[in-house]
Amino acid sequence: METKIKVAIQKSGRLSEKSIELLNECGITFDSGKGALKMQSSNFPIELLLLRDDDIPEYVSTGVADLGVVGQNVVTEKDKEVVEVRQLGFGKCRLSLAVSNKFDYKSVRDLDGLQFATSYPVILGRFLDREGIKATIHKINGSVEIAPSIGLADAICDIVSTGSTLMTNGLKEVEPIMRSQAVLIATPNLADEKQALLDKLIFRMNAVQMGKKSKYILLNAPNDKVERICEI
Ligand code: PRT
Ligand code: ZN
Repeated sequence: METKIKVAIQKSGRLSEKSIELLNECGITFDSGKGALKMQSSNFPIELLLLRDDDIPEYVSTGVADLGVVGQNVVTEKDKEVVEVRQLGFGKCRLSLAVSNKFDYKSVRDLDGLQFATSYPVILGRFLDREGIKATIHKINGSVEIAPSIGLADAICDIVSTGSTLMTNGLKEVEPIMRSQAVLIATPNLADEKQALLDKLIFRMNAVQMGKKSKYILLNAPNDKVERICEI
């Protein structure tokens, strides 16, 4: 049977479309329609597994999937044994600490003794340890930004992109603690045949990236001006 590389991507969410787009740009098209949990391609030996993003590091570390596309924030939080192959340039965001607008925040020392709500207890815990701050962490799985207004916490640690969700909830960003973007991860010790497929994928991704950096320009110009035009 032909060896296929299994790639775990987010089923539905911020990274889903871009993950498929990235593979399409590499010339790989998929046969299954919307709603499928697995997708096959007829022009590359690949199988897509569509999953919750939180599960992707574990699937990749155990080898159920060979590769995964997921946010660095999730990879760091889950702390599984995976190889980060490359950054993918989309899904850019930061993980930040935020407090109420009314909080007179001057430095990290002001975080001492606070109650935090977050979906990222591992990353937050490491940050607080590094800074020598003692605080309580409540793990919640969503709508973290409302925690301070309902009295569940004094501060939050959550993903920020434009900052508009914080603003809407009367919060201000006080410490960015991690920058993140989507990354391609791989299971450690890929079998040779699968490594060869990964190399092929990386080659195509590099070509796509190079193509994005350069522009294809078609123009009529006198021969004696070509050198001058190239200088521009
Ligand atoms: O269902 P599943 O578990 O798969 O998805 P999910 O709901 O856990 O994740 P999803 O789709 O929201 O995000 C997937 C990944 O996208 C994250 O892990 C990040 O790596 C990346 N990403 C990029 C973001 C954002 N930008 C983002 N803005 N993830 C979340 N947000 C949320 C944030 O949680 C907050 O509620 O957007 C809000 C803040 O946005 P701004 O623009 O108002 O600051
Ligand atoms: Zn998730």
